[in-house]
Amino acid sequence: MVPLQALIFDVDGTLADTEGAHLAAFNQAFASAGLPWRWDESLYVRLLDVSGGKERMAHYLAHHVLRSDAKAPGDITDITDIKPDFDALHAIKTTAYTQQMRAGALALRPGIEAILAAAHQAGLRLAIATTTTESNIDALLRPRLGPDWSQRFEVIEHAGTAPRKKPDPQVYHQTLQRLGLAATECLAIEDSANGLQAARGAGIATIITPNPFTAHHNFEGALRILPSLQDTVIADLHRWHADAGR
Ligand code: XBP
Ligand code: MG
Repeated sequence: MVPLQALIFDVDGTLADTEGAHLAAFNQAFASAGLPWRWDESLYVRLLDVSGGKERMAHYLAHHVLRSDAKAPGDITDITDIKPDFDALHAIKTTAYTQQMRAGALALRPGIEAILAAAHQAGLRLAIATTTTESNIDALLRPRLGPDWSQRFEVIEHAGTAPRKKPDPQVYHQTLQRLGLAATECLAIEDSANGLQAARGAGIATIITPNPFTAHHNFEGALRILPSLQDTVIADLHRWHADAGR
């Protein structure tokens, strides 16, 4: 039996229900760039199948805008010349998102703060493996966990360090490497099918806490599917981890 050494947390949808705020920030960026794009929640739920904000916008352009049948009847706009500068657009989106997060309205998901504190107390090592942009993590966690939040996490991997986005396992491989641990010594906590696939792709047993944007995802292969970590204690994590090793 390999003892549990570390917990690796996803960010968006896992530490907090952030996708609604990401959606608002995308739409703010489109408006300020003068782009006739507006994403509603049902479309965004589908677009979330593509990890990464820039990748999601490029996917939208290719599959929802440039497709000729996507045009409204009589719409004579020559869509072929819509080539947004995705880097610039994503920078506007990230500013809009971080402003929302720094305003502090959004709470961490139930049980997250308690499990982080209990894990630290129990000597479990903590890491973050996310697809999102680095500045988004600070904007989310600084107002909620304090200015020294990053000291709680030994390793923080994000879009800047792992450009191949989930479901590619790169971000988890790199997290394991920097922790110096085997996949079997860790548990991952995720909210989405892409996240589950990425963690499983690196061989890590994964606990899923779905949210309204991901509840319909296929979570086959998950170690546990829980509504949240609210009722989870460290002993549960050790037990489930031991089960995974059997
Ligand atoms: C989820 C994502 C992110 C966010 C948007 O990240 O796919 O891309 O939706 O953030 P996580 P960016 O792995 O934490 O669930 O616009 O910064 O990409
Ligand atoms: Mg997520």
